[in-house]
Amino acid sequence: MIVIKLGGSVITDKEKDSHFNKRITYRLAEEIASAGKKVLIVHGAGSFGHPQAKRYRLNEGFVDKKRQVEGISLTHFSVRVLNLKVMEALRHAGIPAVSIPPFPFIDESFIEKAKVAVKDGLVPVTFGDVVLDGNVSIISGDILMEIFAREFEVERAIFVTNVDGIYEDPLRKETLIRECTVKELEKVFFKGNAGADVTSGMAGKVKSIKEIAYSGVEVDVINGRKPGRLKDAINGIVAGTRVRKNE
Ligand code: IP8
Repeated sequence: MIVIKLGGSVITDKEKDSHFNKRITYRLAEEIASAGKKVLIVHGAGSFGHPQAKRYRLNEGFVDKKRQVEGISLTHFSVRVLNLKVMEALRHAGIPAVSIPPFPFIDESFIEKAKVAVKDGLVPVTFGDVVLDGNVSIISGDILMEIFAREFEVERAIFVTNVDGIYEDPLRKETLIRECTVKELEKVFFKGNAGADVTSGMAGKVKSIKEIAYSGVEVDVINGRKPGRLKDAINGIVAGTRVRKNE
């Protein structure tokens, strides 16, 4: 089984509030379908979640509950709108996808629901969202990738992003890491990026990638804007950065 995260930077335009990249998402859905492997799918929130969550400071816990209640409702509504669009793309490609939201919080039943769906031949799809975990917080799709990688028999985790892979220095193209061990990744220092991102951009992603690789699952980071790369990655062809699992 392969777990795939369709990053918010690919399926939405992060510069424009609530802008869905329909053409790219439909193509990615076709690539998943034509690769013909068993998959679990996670997607990010992009411009359907980050600007809203930031506006209401939902990643800081309850700091102004009266005002934040509206922000919780808006953010959750908005990521569900995006989820429906992603579901349409997946279904259009013939993938029997079903949505399993992490709201209002993640507990054992979340995994049970996903397992039941997989057993019956369905493809669970979950997504970054706001959660009420005794307080208010944001659960990133990256954390959901960690959960899926831990709870299922996963052979590879693929992060579909808007860059070619992990760079030692994102400003220098020649520093793209093609393949490394998770230990080698520890030595690389990542700066936070993406101003509107409430879940720390690539730095947060690398943290999750390390967790997944340490748990014994190979991780690929690829550019979803380049046609064919997702299908290649699903088929085991290195198409960006491959982080070897810890053996
Ligand atoms: O885009 C963030 O999920 P991510 C979820 O996977 C929200 O980091 C609501 C901002």
